[in-house]
Amino acid sequence: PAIQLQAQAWLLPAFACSVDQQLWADIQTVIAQAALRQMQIPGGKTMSVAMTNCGDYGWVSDRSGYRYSATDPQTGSSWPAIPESLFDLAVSAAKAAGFDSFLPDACLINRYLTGCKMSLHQDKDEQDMTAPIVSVSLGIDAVFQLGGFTRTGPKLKVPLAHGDVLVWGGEDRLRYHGVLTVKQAQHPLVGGQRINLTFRKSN
Ligand code: MD3
Ligand code: FE
Repeated sequence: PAIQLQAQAWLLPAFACSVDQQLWADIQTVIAQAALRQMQIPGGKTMSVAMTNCGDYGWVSDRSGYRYSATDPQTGSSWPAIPESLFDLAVSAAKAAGFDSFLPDACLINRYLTGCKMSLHQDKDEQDMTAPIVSVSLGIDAVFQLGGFTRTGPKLKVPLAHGDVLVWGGEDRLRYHGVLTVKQAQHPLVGGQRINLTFRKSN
């Protein structure tokens, strides 16, 4: 049963659980081809979350800024294709939330070890702001923080567990959001880490 968090924000609890072994196997194949790495942000700090991508485009950051790139700056090669298991899951989750024609061209893979967090931010690097964003949580739990359209103001804390899927559309795409520091834990399939997949139409 979908839980409505906002006008156009949906939580699909455990939506990915039935395919988790195939997803995890395919994620590990992607990571073997495009390594997880901690990116720098403008200003020079290094993110605690390690990232890689699959798809036609990948989100990258360095001291000069954020952008979508068709190639992995670390190797100069194209990103691996989005594995069928990941693509099908993203499309079906979007459909379940009422977005019938979502064709993601980018999948960002975020890896949180114990102590990692993602500071409050907006996602506004995509060309097509009418497409939804689909996010899949795997592994150990985290608390997601959902705010408004400015950095200040009240924030909703949403616990995210293995297999949970979030779908964001329309105006709610521009809400500030982040992930609180991840606590040490173990997951039977994924181990002592949290993996988040974020599917987008970037171009
Ligand atoms: C709300 N990732 O990669 S996913 C990100 O869990 C990101 O790794 C977090 O924020 C993570 O940019 C949160 C849930 C999510 C994704 C996109 C959103 C929430 C969102 C876009 C708009 C509003
Ligand atoms: Fe984000």
